[in-house]
Amino acid sequence: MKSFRTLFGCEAGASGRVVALGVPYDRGTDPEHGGAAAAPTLIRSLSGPEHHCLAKGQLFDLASRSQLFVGADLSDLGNLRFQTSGTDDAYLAQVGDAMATLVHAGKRTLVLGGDHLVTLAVLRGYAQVGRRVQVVQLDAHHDLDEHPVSGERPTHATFMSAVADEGLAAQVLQVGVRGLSPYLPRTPDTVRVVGLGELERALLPATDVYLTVDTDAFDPAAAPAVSYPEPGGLGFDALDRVLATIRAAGLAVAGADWTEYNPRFDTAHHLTGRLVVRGVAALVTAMAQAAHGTAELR
Ligand SMILES: [Mn+2]
Repeated sequence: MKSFRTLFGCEAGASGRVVALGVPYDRGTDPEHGGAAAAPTLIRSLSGPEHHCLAKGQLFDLASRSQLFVGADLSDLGNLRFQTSGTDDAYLAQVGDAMATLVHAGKRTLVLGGDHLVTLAVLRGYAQVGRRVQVVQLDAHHDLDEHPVSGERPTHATFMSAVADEGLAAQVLQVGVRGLSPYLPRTPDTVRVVGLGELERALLPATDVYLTVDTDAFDPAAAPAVSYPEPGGLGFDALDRVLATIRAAGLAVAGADWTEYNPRFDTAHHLTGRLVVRGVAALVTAMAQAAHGTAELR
């Protein structure tokens, strides 16, 4: 295997309870706003080695003085390269196949996007092996169509309509949606916007959670490096609250992704990238805890 810098300096490969895969794909957005394809490699680079490296086999959160995860919890498959000789559909199908293989092997999956269209590919992969999850989506946008247009490819801004139409999730709960729009989206009955305080009651019992994070869910003052910033977003602590709510409901996080970090718009010292690294550490921790048996996958 070619050597590469892994997330938090973890092992390369699929040995971890949580397995990371980079999906450097931003062709689900218009080219003018491209750049999210550069995120997975930069996230890895900001995750180590000197600050967060798992070389000592563990990672701690300094504010709470708690251990986040240990070396065996995480491994990293690197990036699934997009080949310009192939089609977008073929590439996204490959992402789905990779997910299906990992889920079938009992792994929790962590995808580093890429734009938000990659989540559609991931959920198709889960469905391939019969894994029915409920999705919790942190996002400024609903990612729903106004109305279905036959033959139109889903984009990062409309893919949730495909998730609903294809029945890929038991339900989708969206947190953080805000802003102005020239249209009201269609509202499939499996997709709805909830406030942070309503999340616990809205979660289905006995159904694993897939958590998808769009960087623009957070306030652009804290996370400016997104393609479509929307003022008035969530604080960073909202992620911890969401994870605590899922845990309190006795549910496991079966998989997660972090999308729409666009390094092209980041500050010189990667303010947004550093927020993403912290967020990704929280996602790995939540999934590793579930894998240690506090919540069984269903
Ligand atoms: Mn989105």
